[in-house]
Amino acid sequence: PKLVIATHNAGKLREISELLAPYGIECVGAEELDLPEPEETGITFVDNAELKARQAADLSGLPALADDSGLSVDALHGAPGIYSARWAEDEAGSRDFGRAMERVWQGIEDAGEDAGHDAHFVCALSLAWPDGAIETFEGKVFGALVWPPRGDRGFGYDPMFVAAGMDRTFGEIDPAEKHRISHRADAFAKLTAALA
Ligand code: ITT
Repeated sequence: PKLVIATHNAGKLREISELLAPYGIECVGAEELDLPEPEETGITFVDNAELKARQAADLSGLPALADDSGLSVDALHGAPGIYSARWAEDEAGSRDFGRAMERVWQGIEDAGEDAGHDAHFVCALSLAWPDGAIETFEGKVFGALVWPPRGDRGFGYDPMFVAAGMDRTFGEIDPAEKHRISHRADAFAKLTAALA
């Protein structure tokens, strides 16, 4: 069976491929199929994951898996949340996560010491079939943000996130270690349990 991985984000595609590796499913990326990047008009992670999976399944005629995810910061009342990718974009649409992490840290400083550094990542994974069926699972990982960012592994906000009980950032740990605890791995565990 062939599965479309409905993402244009290389970091996500790599992690999803690693998480799917044990299942022997043949995967094809959205870019390989030349699928368009849908406008993310939803107001929740689940909405956006579903619209991306639905569009990819409809256009390809294949089952499609989409991931909508982001960083939710307590001191910022949940921001950047579903806008996590957009916080990294300039007017021309090019992304710089150094800039996005600076924005997050500036917000934390402005909120004051009492607001703390707690944050969590969220991942909604949606699996859509061409016949219209769709299933969605949400995973989370809780932790705290640090400054300055550390490590060059992972992607996005990983260099400033330390999961609860760890002392290294997601930018410093092995991919295998991230897959034991990440929001994406948590959503995957729920998805595979439901499909088993
Ligand atoms: P697609 O919609 O094509 O999948 P995207 O990058 O636009 O790609 P999102 O709208 O879901 O995807 O944006 C999620 C952003 O949240 C992503 O660009 C990262 O910066 C951040 N993010 C999500 N998961 C992350 C992780 O595991 N580590 C670090 N940052 C993460």
